[in-house]
Amino acid sequence: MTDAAVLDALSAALPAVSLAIGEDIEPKYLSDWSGIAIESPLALVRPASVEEVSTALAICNRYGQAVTPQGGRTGLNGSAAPRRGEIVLSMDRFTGIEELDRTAGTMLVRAGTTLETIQAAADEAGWLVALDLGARGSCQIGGNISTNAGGNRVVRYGVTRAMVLGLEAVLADGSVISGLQPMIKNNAGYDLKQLFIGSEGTLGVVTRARLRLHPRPVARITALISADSFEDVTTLLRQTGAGLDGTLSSFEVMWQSFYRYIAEGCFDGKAPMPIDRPLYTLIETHCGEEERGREQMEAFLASMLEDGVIGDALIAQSEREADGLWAIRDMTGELTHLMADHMAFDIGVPLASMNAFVESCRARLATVIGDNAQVYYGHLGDSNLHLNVDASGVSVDGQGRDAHRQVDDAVYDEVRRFAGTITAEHGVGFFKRRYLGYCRSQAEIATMRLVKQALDPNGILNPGRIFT
Ligand code: LAC
Ligand code: ZN
Repeated sequence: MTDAAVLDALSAALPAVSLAIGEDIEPKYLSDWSGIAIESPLALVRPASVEEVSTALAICNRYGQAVTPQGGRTGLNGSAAPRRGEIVLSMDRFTGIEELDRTAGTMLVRAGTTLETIQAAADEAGWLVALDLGARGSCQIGGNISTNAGGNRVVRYGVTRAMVLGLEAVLADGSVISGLQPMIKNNAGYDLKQLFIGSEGTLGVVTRARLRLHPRPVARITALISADSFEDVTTLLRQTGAGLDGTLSSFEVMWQSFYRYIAEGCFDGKAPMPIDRPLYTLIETHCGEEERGREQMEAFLASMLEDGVIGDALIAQSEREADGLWAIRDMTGELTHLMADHMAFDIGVPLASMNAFVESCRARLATVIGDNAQVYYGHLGDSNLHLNVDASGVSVDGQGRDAHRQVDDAVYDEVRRFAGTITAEHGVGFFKRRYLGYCRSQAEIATMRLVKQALDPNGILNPGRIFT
């Protein structure tokens, strides 16, 4: 029996590895934040070194055993949730910061370390980890890298890819590709690390990374702004270049649907600003001096008010107030619980057509879900739009499509019509693989498959994710 053989081989070769089999696996390892239906994986392996990852993968490869690499399980596309018969490879025992170079501003970290731990260590050393997102306390850097996470500061610092200087990953056959060099520029042949960034654990398992840090800003100035039209919001974004002198670090937009839903669902209807305008924008700057930064923000928003670009503005006067302004935006993880049958989207649409997209998508979805909630928000500075939908109560249609399939079909068809992307930051995983061809050409997909075939010929790494 192959299952028994692979388990025997693993426990013989890795006596020190934490191995749980079948029903002995702790439930938390069985799903991710998407709430995807739980299946029964064969086993859970928790290596605590690169060598152990390598040995585990070499054995699985020999037996053709499917493996689900797993980080902090905060993803929303179903990628990190093991499917029936798979072996979960959790990186949660391989944690810690191995080096922090205060002079160069670089850090060598292990894949299982949480983002928050890394942020705190950099902060203490006077540096900034550019990446930030609501799941910071649970998500692991290895998962952030595998999914090329975006988050709240991309408009200033770029996506995760931009902060990875060097990477170590283990291939399906157990070979270790170690490229942990700390230099910003290196054009010596192919940049192999890029293969593992954003490929959702399908090409290799990220084990360690050398991260580029940024000089820590002295202050952040946060403001919540309401507006009457989407066009005004895009004017505001454009004007930040001159008005805020390049210090903008976040530009998050919430449509009233989202702002109201979270305020009512999580804060008893209380919101920092009255719920009476169509759009709310949270902006933040990273600046070198608090008073000057605040004056600049005040002057900028005053001029925007005067020009009629914005409705109202609230500038945080303290760190606590800043956290208060972020509170509604940071509650997105709660949507999973607030909605009876929750679905999350992280599409990208070119900014010029985003408003038309929202209107069109809203009308189209209403024909599927009726009055159920559909809430829109996103990292607008990055053309990244989030949409969360409550699909409860929708029955199977005449073509036999269940509720989720009907909602997916509607949303992704709109994405295709507007020449957007089906995923701007969360990745394809299970849920979006059917729609990959809506935003990638056949030639692109064929090339992706070639790369997959070359690196993982037995198809053991996260099978069925990204491609059908
Ligand atoms: C956010 C997650 C859902 O932006 O990507 O809150
Ligand atoms: Zn997001």
